[in-house]
Amino acid sequence: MLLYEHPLSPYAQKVKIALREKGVAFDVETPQAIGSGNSAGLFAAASPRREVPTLIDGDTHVFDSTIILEYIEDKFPSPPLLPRDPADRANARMIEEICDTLYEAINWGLTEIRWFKRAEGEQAEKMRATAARQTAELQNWLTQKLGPRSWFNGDTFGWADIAAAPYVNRSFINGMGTAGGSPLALWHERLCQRPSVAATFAESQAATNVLANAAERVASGAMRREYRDHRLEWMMKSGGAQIVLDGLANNNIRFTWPLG
Ligand SMILES: N[C@@H](CCC(=O)N[C@@H](CS)C(=O)NCC(=O)O)C(=O)O
Repeated sequence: MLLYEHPLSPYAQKVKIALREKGVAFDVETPQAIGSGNSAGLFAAASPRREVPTLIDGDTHVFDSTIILEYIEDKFPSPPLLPRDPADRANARMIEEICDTLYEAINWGLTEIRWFKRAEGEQAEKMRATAARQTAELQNWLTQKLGPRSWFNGDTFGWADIAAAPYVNRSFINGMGTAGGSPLALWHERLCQRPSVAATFAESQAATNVLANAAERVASGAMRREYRDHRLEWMMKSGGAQIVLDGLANNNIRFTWPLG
C-alpha cells in the first residue's frame, strides 16, 4: 500500500495511526508540489482535490481520511477500530465530523497566522484570542463526550480517539491544551503512550522545520494555500475577511476543484 501524505497533515495522521493499529505495512510519499494545487501524476489522478491523505492499494485509489479509515476497517476488520454498539458508533462518527471540520479549521488558522504570517501585531493577537476561545469551547464539548471513560471510543482505544488525536495534540503543542490533570489532558497523556500514535506524532514533530520558510514560499508563488470550506469559514468568522481578499488579490490562496 502506498499512502500519499504529509507528516503535518492531521488527516494523514489519522490514517497512519489506523494502519499502525491494524499492523498493516505501508509506504509513504509526499506528493510533489503539494500545497500549490499543481500536483500531477498518479496522486493527482487519484485525488481530484489534490489533497492528502490518498491511499493507493493496487487498483483501488481512495481519497479523504474518513473514507480511507472506512476502507481500512472494511479490508482489515481485526482489530476493529469502530465500537460495536450503534450509539457508540454514532458517537465516534460525530466526534470525527466535528474534529475534521470545525476543530481542524482553528488549528489551520493558527498556522496561517504564525507560520504563513497572514496577520501580525494586534490583528494576530485578536485572532489568536478568538481561536483560543473557540478551542476551549470544542475541548469542553469533547470533555463531555469523554465523560468518566478512558477513551472516546469506549472501554478501549479506537476510531473516536484516532479522530480526535491530531487536533487535540496540536492544541497542546500550541499551548492551547486543557489544564494538567484535566480529563482531556489525562486522555492526551494516555494517547501519547500508544506506539501507533507516538510514532505518528514523532514524524509530525520532525517535519515542523518545513514551516520555517512558509511565508517565503507563499510569497515566491511556490505555494498557493487552499482556502476550502471550513477553513475559509474560519477566516471569515474570526477576523480574517481582509486576509482572504488580500490572498485572492495576490493570487496566493486558492479554492477547491472544480473551478469552472
Ligand atoms: N477532507 C479531507 C481533507 C484533506 C486535506 O485538507 N488535506 C490537506 C492537508 S492537511 C491537503 O492535502 N491540502 C492540499 C494543499 O494544500 O495543496 C480528508 O479528510 O482527508
